[in-house]
Amino acid sequence: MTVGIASVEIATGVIAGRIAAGARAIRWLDDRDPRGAAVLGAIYGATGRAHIVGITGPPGAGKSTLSDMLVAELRRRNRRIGVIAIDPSSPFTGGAILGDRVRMARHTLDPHVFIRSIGTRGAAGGLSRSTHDAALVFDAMGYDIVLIETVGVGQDEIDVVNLAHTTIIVGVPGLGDEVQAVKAGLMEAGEIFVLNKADRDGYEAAHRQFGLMLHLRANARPDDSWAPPLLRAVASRDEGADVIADALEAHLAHLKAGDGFARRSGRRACAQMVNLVHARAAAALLRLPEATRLLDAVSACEIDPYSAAERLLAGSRNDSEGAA
Ligand SMILES: Nc1nc2c(ncn2[C@@H]2O[C@H](COP(=O)(O)OP(=O)(O)O)[C@@H](O)[C@H]2O)c(=O)[nH]1
Ligand SMILES: [Mg+2]
Repeated sequence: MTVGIASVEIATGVIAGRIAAGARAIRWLDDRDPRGAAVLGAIYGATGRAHIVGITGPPGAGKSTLSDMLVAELRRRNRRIGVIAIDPSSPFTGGAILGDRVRMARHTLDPHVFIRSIGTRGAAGGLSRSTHDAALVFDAMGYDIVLIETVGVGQDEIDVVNLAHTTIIVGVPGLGDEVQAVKAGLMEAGEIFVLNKADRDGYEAAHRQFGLMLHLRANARPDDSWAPPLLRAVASRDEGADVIADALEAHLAHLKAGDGFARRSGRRACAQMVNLVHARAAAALLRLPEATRLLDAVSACEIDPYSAAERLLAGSRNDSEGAA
């Protein structure tokens, strides 16, 4: 009962745009507290307006520096911005996080900028789920833009591409084969390409390589109605934010001119439901007494895991047919 009342109170606060309520909702969701799901259900009708922007690229490319200058530029354009920084819990990357906080410090006193870190915590699919949930909370709070900055390693990049309406891919000169450094899948997925550290040697060569890749991509996809721009930035000197902000606005207008915006939001919601069903269904199956018996048999090598999985699934199918 109190759970319900607390959730309603927090949901009301989220929709009113209150920071404390938003922070509480995100924490509940991150902790898998059932009150989090109750809040999401209550605020869902207030979502669907925010422009969700992913920013990804290799570690050290300048994503945090770039996000910081982009937030400043978007504030000049009077947008309210939520930033989700995907925080690896690993001590090896802990230093970078401190750096991110310092870089974002100039926005901490701005009530129209809300910055949250999301822990990666390891679990497969967990990151995309928490990030998605947090983006919904920001959306319901009334932020115009939700900027999601990835760590730039592994699956989190792909997850962010799947979450966002617009993905910014950040590349830098001087990584040897620059384009190799940006994974092929991301080269396919990005809508805005930014070559940062344009003050560095090798910028021209990197620009040619990225340009060639984009040319090949355009040839391979003649039906694409959006031509991804290749933009120049020196984030450490606040150069390039205006053209990136222009490109974001142009891509949003492009999505809204057709059904692209709604389609991407819908795709994200479907992926989230599939995620939840996967997680819940597997957990429910593995709680069955039959699962414990089969796991024991598998660990004793009395039955192979494939047959055991098949038997568990077949058993649950029979049960649900019997119940129907
Ligand atoms: N020379 C140069 N350094 C930059 C530029 N942008 C960022 N940096 C530096 O690159 C380092 C990594 O930046 P950071 O934003 O933490 O990268 P992230 O790991 O992609 O978030 C920092 O020392 C920045 O000051 C740039 O345009 N030019
Ligand atoms: Mg960073």
